[in-house]
Amino acid sequence: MELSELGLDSGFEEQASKLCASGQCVARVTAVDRGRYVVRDAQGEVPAELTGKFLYTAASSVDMPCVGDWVCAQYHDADSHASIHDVVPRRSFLRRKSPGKNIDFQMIAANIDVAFIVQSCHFDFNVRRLERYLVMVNEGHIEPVLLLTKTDLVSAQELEHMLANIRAAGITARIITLSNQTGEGVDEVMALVVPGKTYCLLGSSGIGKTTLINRLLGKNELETRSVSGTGEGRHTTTRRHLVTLDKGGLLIDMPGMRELGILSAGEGLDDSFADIKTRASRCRFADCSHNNEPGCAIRKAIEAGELNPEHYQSYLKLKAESDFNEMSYVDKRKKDKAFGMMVKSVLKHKR
Ligand SMILES: Nc1nc2c(ncn2[C@@H]2O[C@H](COP(=O)(O)OP(=O)(O)OP(=O)(O)O)[C@@H](O)[C@H]2O)c(=O)[nH]1
Ligand SMILES: [Mg+2]
Ligand SMILES: [Zn+2]
Repeated sequence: MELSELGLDSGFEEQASKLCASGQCVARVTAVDRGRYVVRDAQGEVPAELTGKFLYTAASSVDMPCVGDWVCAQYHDADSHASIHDVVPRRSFLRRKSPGKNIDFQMIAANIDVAFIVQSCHFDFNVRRLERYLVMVNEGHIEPVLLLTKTDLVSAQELEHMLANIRAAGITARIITLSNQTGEGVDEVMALVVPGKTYCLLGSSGIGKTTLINRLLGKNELETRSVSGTGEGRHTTTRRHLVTLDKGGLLIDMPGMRELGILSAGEGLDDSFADIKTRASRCRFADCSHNNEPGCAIRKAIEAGELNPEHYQSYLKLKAESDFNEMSYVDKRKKDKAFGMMVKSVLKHKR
């Protein structure tokens, strides 16, 4: 694959040629997980790490490479891995405020042309949350396109109502409605994807971001959540990853919103899930986990068909997101072990 197909244009090329010392070449960061990277060049992907010098001179966390960055890479040991010396200035970015009191930002992704802000029509739809995403995307100089997924699960009237709500909020961005189930609307997304341009998918967990990417790829390359009755807000995609389409075009898959830290505890949950809160208050035990305790009002309501199990799962999922934001660094760290395994599989398959 040519570097131009990976998104390198003359502007980036010129900046990279100024920045990269001899022995270094430009490569694109395709995956990141705290401190560990995967970079891609014309030959393929390899694991990479930052040089000590880079770490020493980086002034703040926004200087750290993120998915989509162009970097000066030096390849070692028969090109089996690389070290990252520098980051080419970003043209656009997605960032979030770091947890804590300090006004510090974390980079989520860089050099993105279009952000698909994704919401599911089914229990995920929330205009205020759309607005927050739009703020973030606009701030990063990225063009937004709204995608409403799972249209197969709502009526035409419900869908019309959601579209009207978006327009009533003064949102003028392009909207595509689609179903990964029926395929309706997927071609419209495909038509927007242009070779050499970079796209990312933003939104909550479980709304079909990865399913859509697999559809666009034409194969089940990335893991999606299996359809199941249980589950407790598990996030299927756990790290950001840039993949390439056959027809050209680069897509960054992202984990659900907890990673973005947009949802703070309680916010949005109380509004959208008032019915669940009310029911839970009727459980026999105040700390009921709604798993197997006697006298559980939530399970009773689901069994009686009064509470939609998907609605309840959607609640659990969002709750897990907001809880994650309260989690300690050590706990978050434990969730990262899987990354090492991915790096190994990249080594095995891609080169
Ligand atoms: N009915 C219906 N189900 C869908 C649609 N799109 C995705 N799904 C299902 O929704 C579930 C979640 O899909 P994913 O693609 O894993 O969701 P995601 O947004 O990538 O979730 P995270 O990786 O956790 O952020 C899967 O069981 C999909 O089969 C759709 O358009 N209609
Ligand atoms: Mg996913
Ligand atoms: Zn209960």
